[in-house]
Amino acid sequence: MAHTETVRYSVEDGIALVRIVNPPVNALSAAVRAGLVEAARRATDDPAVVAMVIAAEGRTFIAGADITEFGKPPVPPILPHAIAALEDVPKPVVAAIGGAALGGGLEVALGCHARIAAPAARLGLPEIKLGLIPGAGGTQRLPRLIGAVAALRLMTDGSPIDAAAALALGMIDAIAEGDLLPAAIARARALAASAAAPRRSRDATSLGPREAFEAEAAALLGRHADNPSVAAAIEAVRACYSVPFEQGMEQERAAFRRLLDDPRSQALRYVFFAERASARVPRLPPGTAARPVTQAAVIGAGTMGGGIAMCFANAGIPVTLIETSAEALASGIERVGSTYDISVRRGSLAPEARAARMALITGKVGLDAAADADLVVEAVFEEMALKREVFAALDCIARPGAVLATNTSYLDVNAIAAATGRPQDVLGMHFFSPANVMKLLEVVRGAATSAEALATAVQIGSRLAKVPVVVGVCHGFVGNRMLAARSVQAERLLIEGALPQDVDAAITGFGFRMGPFAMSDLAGLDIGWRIRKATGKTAPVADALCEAGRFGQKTGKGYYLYQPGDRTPRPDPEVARLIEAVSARLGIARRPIAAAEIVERLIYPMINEGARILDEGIAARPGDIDVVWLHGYNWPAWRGGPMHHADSIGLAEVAARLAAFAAQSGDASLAPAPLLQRLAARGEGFATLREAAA
Ligand code: 3H9
Repeated sequence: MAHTETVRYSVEDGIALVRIVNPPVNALSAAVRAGLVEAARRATDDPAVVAMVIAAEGRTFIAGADITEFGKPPVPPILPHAIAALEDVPKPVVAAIGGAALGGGLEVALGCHARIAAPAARLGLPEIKLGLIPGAGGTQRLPRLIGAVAALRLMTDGSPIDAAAALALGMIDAIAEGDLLPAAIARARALAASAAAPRRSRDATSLGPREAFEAEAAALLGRHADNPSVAAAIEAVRACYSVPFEQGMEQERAAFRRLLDDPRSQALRYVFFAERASARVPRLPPGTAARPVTQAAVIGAGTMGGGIAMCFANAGIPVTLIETSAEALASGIERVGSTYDISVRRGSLAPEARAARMALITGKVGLDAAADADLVVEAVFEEMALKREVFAALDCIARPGAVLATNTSYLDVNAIAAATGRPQDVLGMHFFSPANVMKLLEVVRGAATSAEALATAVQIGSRLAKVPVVVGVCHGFVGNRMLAARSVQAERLLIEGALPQDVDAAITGFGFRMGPFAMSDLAGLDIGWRIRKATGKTAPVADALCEAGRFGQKTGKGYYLYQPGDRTPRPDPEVARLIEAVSARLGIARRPIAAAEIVERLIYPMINEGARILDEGIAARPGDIDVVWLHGYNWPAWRGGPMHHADSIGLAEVAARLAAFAAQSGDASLAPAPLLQRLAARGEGFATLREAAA
């Protein structure tokens, strides 16, 4: 008999079967919570019911609380109460875990009296990834069930474990052999027949010694000193030792609610949805089908091309790596092999897997080898004439319908497409360095790119385990265009009074793992120098460093000094003198610049550029820009991305600061962009655009 749409209740042979049907992931919405409470009441009241089984439809068991409800006033029954209702049923309640049991989903299972899982089930407490801790008893029941140390590790790591590991920990009672539901029903019946009182996780006694917990807590705090969720998780688990269960539940709830309001959690929840939204390609006609890709080709076996070929091989897709000479090809293949060797030495890749991946990469000399490919990625030198030459040749070689992608970082994809007679099949696939590591893939939609070609590139991006974001054509697309705005300011800050270490410290203090100058040293300063010389541009400090032979880590010195074999950037007095000389030459009186100003000077112009990018339709959603920065440039996730960060500050404030920077420097490009001004004037944020676009 159906009870509600999302929670279906039926009784068969004395077993109450509760099925959660709340696609796509059976999140614990208010309706599901109410359905669970009602099911618990009915099973308790019905004398014909001897036990209850809780199962869910679809690929997941329960993916947790409904994250879309967070930040809104809680609708009763709250999840801890719904779980208490299940736990208080005086008859055995068995959870049948068929897929992922995450967060509140695992907490529901912990509230049951027994747990049986399918072999493919995954169980975890990922709340930490949303800047939270478990808030429905996970911090109180799990430590009592499997031990405080193991529970704390699970909730501070956030990654799920498989059924076998969960069984070994004592988190579940059995793994179903054969079909899950009959196995769960059989177990429920056996428990009912045993006439023992239902076994509640809250009464379990496996907490373990407090000393071991405190040692684990100290180690975690050492590694995550700046993460408030880790500290809160430790506090919550510690309560298992010091206060009764009910009081521990109250403390957990209070900490959970406090973290919900923390801007870090708000940003991380924003990122969760922005990442999923960016996977939806804007303006794609319904029913557009991606073309099948069973064979790929990569042109250019340099660092980038080799890394891209590895992405295909890692995903099990055969790929031809093409070069112009046998020597260049041999060294490219060798570089790929030694990159895999590093993974084998580290233990992250089995030698057999390395061999299987290398076997998927076939080296060939000459473009003719691209003839069989369904997708060709060009990764030759960043030069328009050369790229057009390659595409004109490809036009004669590639099979009809093949998607032809350029891995350009800056160049006009439309001009490259125009070198072919099939611009509808041409687009950009901008990988980030190192291509086999970085998650971001900017998929550049040209003016003539067809919907099918675009869908193919996005789908293949996901198959390569990348985060594909569709962007439009402009110099540098989304990421590098915004980075350029930051680089101009970084150079100016040096001339006005800061040193590289001041700028880098300010930006790492903001949350980036690396500052712009340490990053430049890593990437090499000579490439930018060459481009500036070719385009008649200057950057006085960067140019002076290059003229002094300081190209970054590769020459042992750049903005910093490097000891042989050591990548630690060390401030160099010679660089300070060089920068001071540049300031003097330009007649600029140096002044101390506070970290807060450095951060604003670097980040607000990026936001401004982001506003222009949105206005021009180069990015479809502010969230897409944020995803680009999170996965391509290591923007700290807990700050949500530049556009979310702007919203959290308030656009009126950002616009006012930009106007002040423009006035001080006389640089009109720093004046707030029209979109930023409009939104600021209306008291709105970029998020209002996101909602409009979604
Ligand atoms: C929690 O439980 C707190 C409790 O301790 C205490 C509470 C008091 N809510 O990822 P996908 C949507 S905190 C709402 O593409 P997959 C998602 O937005 C929660 N919506 O699928 C997407 O929507 P759309 C702890 C959710 O197969 C669609 O479902 N739990 C939720 O690649 C498909 O998602 C977590 O953090 C949700 N909880 O991966 C788990 N989850 O199609 C979060 C998903 O409109 N979820 N959606 O874009 C996941 O990790 C993955 O979604 C999962 C499936 C592995 C389940």
